Amino acid sequence: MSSSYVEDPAPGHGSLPPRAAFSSDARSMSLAGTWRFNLSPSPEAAPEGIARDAFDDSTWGTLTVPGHWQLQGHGKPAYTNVHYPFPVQPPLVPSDNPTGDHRLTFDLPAGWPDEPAVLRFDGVDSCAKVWLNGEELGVTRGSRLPSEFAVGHLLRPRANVLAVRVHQWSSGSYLEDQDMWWLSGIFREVTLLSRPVGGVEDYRLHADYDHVSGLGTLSLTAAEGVLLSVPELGVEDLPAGRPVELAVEPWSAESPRLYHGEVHTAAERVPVRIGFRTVVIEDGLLKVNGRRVLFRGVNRHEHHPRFGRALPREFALADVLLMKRHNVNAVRTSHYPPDPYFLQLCDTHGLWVIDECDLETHGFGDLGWAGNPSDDPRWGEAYLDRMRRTVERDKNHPSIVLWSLGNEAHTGRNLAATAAWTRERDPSRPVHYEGDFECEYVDVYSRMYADHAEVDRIGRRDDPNERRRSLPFLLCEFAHAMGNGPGGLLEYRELFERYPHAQGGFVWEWLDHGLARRDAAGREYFAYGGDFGEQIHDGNFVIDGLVHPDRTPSPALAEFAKVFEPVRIGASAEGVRISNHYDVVGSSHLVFRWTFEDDGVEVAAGELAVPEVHSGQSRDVPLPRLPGASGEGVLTVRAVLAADTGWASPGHVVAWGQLPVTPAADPVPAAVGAPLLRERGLLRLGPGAFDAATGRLVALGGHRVEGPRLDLWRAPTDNDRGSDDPEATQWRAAGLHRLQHRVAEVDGQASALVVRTRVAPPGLGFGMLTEYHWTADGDRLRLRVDLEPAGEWPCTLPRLGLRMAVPGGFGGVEWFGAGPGEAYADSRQAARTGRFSSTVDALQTPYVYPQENGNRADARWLRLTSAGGAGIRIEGEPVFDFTARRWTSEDLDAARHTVDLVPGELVHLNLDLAQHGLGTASCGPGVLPRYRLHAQKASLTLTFSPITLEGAARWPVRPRSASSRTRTGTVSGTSRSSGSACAWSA
Ligand code: IPT
Repeated sequence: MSSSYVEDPAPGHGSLPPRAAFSSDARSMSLAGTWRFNLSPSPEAAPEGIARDAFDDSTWGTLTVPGHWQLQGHGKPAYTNVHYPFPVQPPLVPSDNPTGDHRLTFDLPAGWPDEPAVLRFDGVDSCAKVWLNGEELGVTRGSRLPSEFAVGHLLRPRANVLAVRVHQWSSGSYLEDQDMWWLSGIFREVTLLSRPVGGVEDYRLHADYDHVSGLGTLSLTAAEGVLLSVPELGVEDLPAGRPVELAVEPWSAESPRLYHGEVHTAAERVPVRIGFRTVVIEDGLLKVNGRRVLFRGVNRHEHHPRFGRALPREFALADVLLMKRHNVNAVRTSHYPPDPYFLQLCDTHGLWVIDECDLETHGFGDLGWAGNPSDDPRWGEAYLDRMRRTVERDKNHPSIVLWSLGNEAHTGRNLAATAAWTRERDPSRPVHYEGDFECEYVDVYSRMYADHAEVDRIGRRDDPNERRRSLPFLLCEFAHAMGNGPGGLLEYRELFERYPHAQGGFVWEWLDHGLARRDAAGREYFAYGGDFGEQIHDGNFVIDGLVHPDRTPSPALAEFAKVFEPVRIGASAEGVRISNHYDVVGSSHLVFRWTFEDDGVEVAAGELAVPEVHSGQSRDVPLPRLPGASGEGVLTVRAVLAADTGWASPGHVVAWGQLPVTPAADPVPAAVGAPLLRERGLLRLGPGAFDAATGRLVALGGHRVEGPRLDLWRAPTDNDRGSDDPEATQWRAAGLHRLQHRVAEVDGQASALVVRTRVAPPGLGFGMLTEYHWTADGDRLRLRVDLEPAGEWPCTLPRLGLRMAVPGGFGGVEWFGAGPGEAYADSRQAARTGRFSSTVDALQTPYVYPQENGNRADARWLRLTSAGGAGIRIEGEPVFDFTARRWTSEDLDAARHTVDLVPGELVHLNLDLAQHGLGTASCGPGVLPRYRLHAQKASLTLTFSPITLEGAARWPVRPRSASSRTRTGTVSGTSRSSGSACAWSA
């Protein structure tokens, strides 16, 4: 059998013209299940005659279809972002081209009609030849697109033999260089569909909405004899080509009103769901139903840690529910049309969708785009074919508001021709493609990873290109969510709100594409590029999502939900200000609940009466009657769903804000007065015992500790390791990971201990003069650390604070501060002020590639206790940040997978003044200037106390003074805290 079709740049052949994806009352049969499977190293090595009935496949293995063979024990997954994993010689592919033969023998179910039938493949990666009962049907290409073959004449009641030969590489691979795992096989549904004579071949629903008249216009495009009925609208048997005007409720992502109907003939009935909406570009704005929309979007790949892109339906639903619950309102289907079921969910639950064609030729960028298919006429038909199959399949989804030609394929005539075809075929949706930088053939200006300053320029229409200046702008990718980050999301939102035509963006990306594996001890972890022995790969660049591979939300998703909350709640002169940031709906679906906390303890709660606030408007309502507070009094107002929405239950929190009502009490009076006592090699001060030679605290109460010392290091994040001049590289060059502590003086005074040190890296001349100033009373030990840089510090600092270690038994954690999740200077909107309890283990964020994580901000106090209740308490003056881990920063730095982190004997604490921000330098801008941490003169004061069992009952008693104290750093949920600088007393 010749395999020359594999390298043909033309589209596949033998299939039927593309049409809308739909199911009907016609019979159908899923062919999903266990198939026979055999993998050969090349097309030539593949067995002869697999299409024949008599072919003996009894020696073959089996494979679950849909599925990828690499995830079922045949061959291995491989990850590259940009590079092709084979020599670039288009359209030729390696002769070592793994070829998977699939065979299925099936009977027709009883009563299967003797009528035409179609065999549909929803996705085969990358190219397949298909035979039924010995007859060749054709060749598929376009992995994430459907192919249908007419098979009615070939079917028999029993023992039909379907044979599919799938090649890992084909000419199509050149067009499918998306940043994801290379995974092959029949990975989406295979269905046999009876096609009744006189049935519905294809149809197009037009459901426009005129926001001025409030009328919808409904019409059908279909073959003669096909009718549309929508009983709810009184539409009965509407023939094609006869528009009707009707009073309707429009569809939007916020109010996804669908009308149920039927497209039908005498022979077939197709259930349809109609959403009325009109997308236009007007006055440089993209509007739906007359209103500017703001995309608070994500890029979504289809991925599952065990099934790859063969994503079971429940995970598509899980994605949509998680998105809706985290205030995501838009999805770009990067970088291919998703399984059609996902779009049904977007229609149902309400998400704006950019539906993107299965196209990316990024690897040609490495060749300066020489030979790029986008401008090579040999590939013209393939480009058009892919876009046609995208648009025809998905044209009836109200959720789709833009078509996208593909991703990272540079520019060229084939893209321009594809855009022209698309616009003509469907004038009702604008065309998107980021690679058309001059905007010659697209309808919106799209960029990826533009930094804040550039978005600001675009917002100001400061652009020499007149065409670009006139278009709506969106960021098809931004806020690269790799590892710990993104930082700077809030500042993007501010730009989207400042400039009407800056219509939001799509975070890169939704999900970490980790693959589940187990280590020798049987512990599960997630693998990334290089873990399968790939020769070339891009490591953990595939781990860059807002949710972890198992779909647990990462802290970044909480941040997204808070930053893009559609209602904003804050303080006003009148009391509480409620601002509606929805594009369309009012606030009547929400209930406003408040709680009042005194030093983090709830003392009152109620419901706030809020009259309806319309989209784009604000209203002030008076504060509820609040009781007095003996400590820090904080009012929290939450906007929660009043009723079930289908994507969340009543009570789900959509938005929240905090208002500081009563300032914090004065700090605990300084612990002073206890005398310094000397004892063989030790100095004793209050509850503390110090090494007399080094001045380091070695015990607190009865607990052995490794006392606090200056520490600047953090295990670099992916963002620290990103950019051309990575921060992490500069930090390492500056030796910040191996500082030495030279003790200059241990100065024991009558009732104080002063330890003077110089902390500096080996081989370099700069350092940090660090003075530890200890005092105590009977129970508490107070430390003031004064820092002063000496010499020229060459780079920013990862952190500025102390590290210490306490017994491993102190695994319970409680604090009053920001929480419950991790927070960093430029990613801390999701953290609210409150009292939180957790465990050391639960404070860790299990980033697939281990790195700095778990920082809790603005702690007023922190307690670490054992199950028995003994432990330590640390108080800030006024606040500090902390992490608590069962391993050191160095261990975290050295780890490559989560299973490399092995709990040790101690709990390691970082107690910080500040950390450097996160930024998004792994792909995009670094840390904004205001969140960068520099060496500077500073001081940090903390009070340490041992907790004994009877002592535990004595806390927290803090006398309250009449004088109020202004805290550094605001605690309001709506205004930004002053970031890394907030905890400084410089
Ligand atoms: C951009 C790609 O479009 C996307 O698929 C992904 O690879 C992302 O980068 C990084 O994770 S392209 C890049 C040149 C900005």
